[in-house]
Amino acid sequence: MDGMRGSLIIDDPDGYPYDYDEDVTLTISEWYHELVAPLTKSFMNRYNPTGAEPIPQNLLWNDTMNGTWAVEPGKTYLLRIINIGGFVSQYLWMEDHEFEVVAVDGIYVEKNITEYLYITVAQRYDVLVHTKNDTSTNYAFMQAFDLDMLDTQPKDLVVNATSYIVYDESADMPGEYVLGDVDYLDDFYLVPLDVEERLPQPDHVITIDVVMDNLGNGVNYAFFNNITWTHPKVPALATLFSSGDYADNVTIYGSNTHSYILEKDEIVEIVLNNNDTGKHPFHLHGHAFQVIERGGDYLDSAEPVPYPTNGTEGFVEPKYPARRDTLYVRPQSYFRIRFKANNPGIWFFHCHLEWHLVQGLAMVLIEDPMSIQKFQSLDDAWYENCDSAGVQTEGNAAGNTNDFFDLTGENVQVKALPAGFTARGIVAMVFSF
Ligand SMILES: [Cu+2]
Repeated sequence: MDGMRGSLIIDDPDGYPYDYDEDVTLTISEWYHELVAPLTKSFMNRYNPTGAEPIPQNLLWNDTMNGTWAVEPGKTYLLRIINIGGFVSQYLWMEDHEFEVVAVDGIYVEKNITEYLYITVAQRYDVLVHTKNDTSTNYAFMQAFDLDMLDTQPKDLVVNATSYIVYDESADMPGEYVLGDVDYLDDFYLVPLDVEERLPQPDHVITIDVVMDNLGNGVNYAFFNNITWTHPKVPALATLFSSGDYADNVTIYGSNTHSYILEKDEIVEIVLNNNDTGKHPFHLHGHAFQVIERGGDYLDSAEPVPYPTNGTEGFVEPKYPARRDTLYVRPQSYFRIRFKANNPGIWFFHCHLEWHLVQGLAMVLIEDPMSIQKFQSLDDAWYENCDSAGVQTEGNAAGNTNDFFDLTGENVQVKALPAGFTARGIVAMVFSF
């Protein structure tokens, strides 16, 4: 978020399935006037007991403001849009032009035309843009923050930004538009171009509840079930490669890393219940998953609405589910995603809001560990990096190389608050000093 970022485009060796004249990359993001390190200090702090995320000052378009996109008339552009920000989702809109969505997160989809895009951090959208034949006018390219994601709206916050689709440099630039509540494309209904059918019923269901809460130090953390991800003393991959036959025993990866072992080729479904009133874009490494179901917005509900044990009444699972690797869940709602464990590796599943990752909203999927040991390896550079950082590369999560089942000394989360203590209580305590 401090700026060490960019775009990486991987060309399809089989060529792009849709015709276009020229491709252009557009990054969108937000900008903080302060660096992440000091922001994190005040964020992960008992004086911020509600876990209010730091709010950026501005939004960026190709890392600038009021950017220009010089276009030629009568052409089809492939615009690769990447939200490289760390926190706030954005709405995009072009004056008098349309987005023709052709891929999400690297998965080609059947064409969908929309006026508005909603893009969370880490999501990518490929769209075709057809330019006009007339070159007399320039048009606005608007972006706007999803203000629902911000706890407050500080005075210095820029919420709308205008960039320009330029047909004629000497013509006037358009004015600013304000994006209100817009009807954006719902990615749930996107059909992959390869029309891959819905995977069969899962062999392995992982149900996780998203909770934001305070621990005994008064700091606000994020949890899947009761675990806030806490980094192990030994990286999971190093534990795997140093553990021989124990590699498929989840214990060795630590009690606070929220690890699961996935068996080769099993069908895995993650049921995620969001007990929080915010939206969260969840990201899985190693797979583009099928989006089986996503519940509606229950922000106004007195209680969160978890995925019903008997299934959602009247809901029919899509025959050709959308596939992507970053999916938002709505407030106090749920989603279900499915994939086949056919890509051996240790994969993080986490909220892609960087602040929530700092708060521990992550878990680890150890997929087919014996195949990782057999067919993969870590190179010297990997070990050298760990050495330079003083990170141990052998042993279980606690760094124990003799007994892989003895986790004495492992990193664990802060102890819970005494019973009866609430975040509100902490606020009272803090402000009574
Ligand atoms: Cu989150």
